[in-house]
Amino acid sequence: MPYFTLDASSLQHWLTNHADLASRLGGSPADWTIREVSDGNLNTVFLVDGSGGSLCCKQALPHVRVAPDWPMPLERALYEARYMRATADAVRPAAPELYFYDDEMFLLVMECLTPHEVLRTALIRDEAQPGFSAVIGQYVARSVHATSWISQPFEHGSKLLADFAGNTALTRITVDLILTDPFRPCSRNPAPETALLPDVEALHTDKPLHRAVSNLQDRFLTARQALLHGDLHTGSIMQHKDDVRVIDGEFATMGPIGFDCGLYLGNLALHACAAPSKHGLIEAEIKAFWNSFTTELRMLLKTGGGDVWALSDATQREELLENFLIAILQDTVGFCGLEMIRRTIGFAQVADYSLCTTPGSRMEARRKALQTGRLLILEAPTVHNLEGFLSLLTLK
Ligand code: SR1
Ligand code: MG
Repeated sequence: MPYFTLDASSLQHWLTNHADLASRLGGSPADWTIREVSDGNLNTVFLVDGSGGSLCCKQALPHVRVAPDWPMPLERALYEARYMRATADAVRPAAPELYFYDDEMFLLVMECLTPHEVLRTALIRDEAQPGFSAVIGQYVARSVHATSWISQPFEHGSKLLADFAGNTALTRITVDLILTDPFRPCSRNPAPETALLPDVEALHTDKPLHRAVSNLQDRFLTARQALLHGDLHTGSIMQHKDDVRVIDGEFATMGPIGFDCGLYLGNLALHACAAPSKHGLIEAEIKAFWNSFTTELRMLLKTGGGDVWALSDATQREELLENFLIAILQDTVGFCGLEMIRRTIGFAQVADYSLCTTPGSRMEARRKALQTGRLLILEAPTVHNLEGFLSLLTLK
């Protein structure tokens, strides 16, 4: 069927023609309820409920959903489907199950996560159940382990490079919105509040900072360590009690492992800037993430399987692993800083700042995020352990 943009009625019709999916819903199509719940910047999402079950249907639009004059290739849905398939066995149950991908409608049909809530929303409402970061740390460790050159023969990595090489439109978004635009005058950046203007302009002319960002640009585009989610922020995670799921892998690309870690932690740190009274919770989550990520990756990488480290004995492998983790941490710190800055002054800002109830507290929160982000980017190469990272964050 040639592509067209679905609405509730045409989706119902499409589902009736897909017997496997219709039988998951059960009952008669006339009794299905279909709600549009689109929340992210790019796609439309529908939740469909029947008497026997529910489905989540996500369709790519030919443009950015929140900016209709910004064209965007439909193929991004394919990369999300490929990412879900490439990581499903390793991360289960921390991601929804993909039931079907329609490569003409650019439509993913997957497990419906109810009564889950988007983690960012839950955090803003102060309803998130603590402990979610341990699941995310494990998720990142498992997904990158399953796709890295250390654990897999190089043919596996070569196939992943080929399968995701075409995801250039979304990688271009990342290169522009995260790694470049916040540090230059750019019409995509919303105009900052007058009081924040000097801070923003200072970032445009900060040569030492630009040098450090250049290094992170190089890491992002050339360090093809493993398959990344590519957009792992608190809006890409859903939670219901201790059931935590990662969604929205359309930005998937081979890249540096610290990119996924840094984006996630950057969003947590931003939340603490916007809600200083929650610094204790956020610091605990950051520690939980790092401890769970490193514990899981250490365990998984004890045994080999890949062409990288193939010659190492157990002792040497431990040393290699510890150095590998420090290098990931340094990338994490840098990308965390980039995420804090771009979510504060770039195209895609975050709702967490709505927690600031006065213009003054909002300004203070945003300035703190910019200053912390800058410090993290500059000091990333000096960080050798979690304590070093936390001391730069100064969440209190
Ligand atoms: C035009 S897309 C803007 C942002 O939304 C996505 O969720 C990614 O974070 C991207 O940078
Ligand atoms: Mg998204």
